[in-house]
Amino acid sequence: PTVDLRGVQVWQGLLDRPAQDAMVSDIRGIVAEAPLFSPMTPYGKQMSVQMTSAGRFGWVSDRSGYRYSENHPNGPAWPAIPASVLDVWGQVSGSARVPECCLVNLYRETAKMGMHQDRDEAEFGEPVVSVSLGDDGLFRIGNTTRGGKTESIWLKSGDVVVMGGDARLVYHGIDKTRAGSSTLLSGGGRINLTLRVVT
Ligand code: MD3
Ligand code: FE
Repeated sequence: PTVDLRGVQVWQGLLDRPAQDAMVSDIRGIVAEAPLFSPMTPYGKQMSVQMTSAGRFGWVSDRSGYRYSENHPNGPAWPAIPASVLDVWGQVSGSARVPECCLVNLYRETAKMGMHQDRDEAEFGEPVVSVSLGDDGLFRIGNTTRGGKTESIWLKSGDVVVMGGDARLVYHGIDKTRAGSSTLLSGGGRINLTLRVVT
């Protein structure tokens, strides 16, 4: 990794522009089969980030809570995780397993994601791998309990982040994105992919 922030490993510029373009094309295929949606939180508030998933499991949220589901809210199974994305997992995860969920998060202009832990998975020994595409995003990491000092880093298009070991359960979020900082996505915005073992 080029940066290590509290055990969170950042591989800056791991994907070059052609690799990013190929991945965006694969993501368009996912979105064509499994349309983006704005999840409703259990508190009844709409999230500002739009989402969809690939893989055996996708992440859904509605009035009955957050959970992994084998089906898109419209009913069908999720599309397969593209080889381009599985490749990145193979390069950086150090895991012997295959990811079961590729969550696709789309941040348009003012979207953000509040500080949270990822703890809906069964194996905290397995890492989470994230790929940033498009506009820069201000990523903030905290501690394994809520509150305390935090550190921030701008994630750029082509950066890959690995959260394993003690970093797996740290609070983290995206405070904002820098609109217009990248030409990768035709409509602008930031896409983040997160790869996880769920079961
Ligand atoms: C640190 N996504 O989908 S990715 C999420 O950019 C999520 O869309 C953010 O947090 C995004 O849950 C941040 C980086 C990330 C992902 C998972 C983590 C950092 C993490 C799990 C544990 C610790
Ligand atoms: Fe998260």
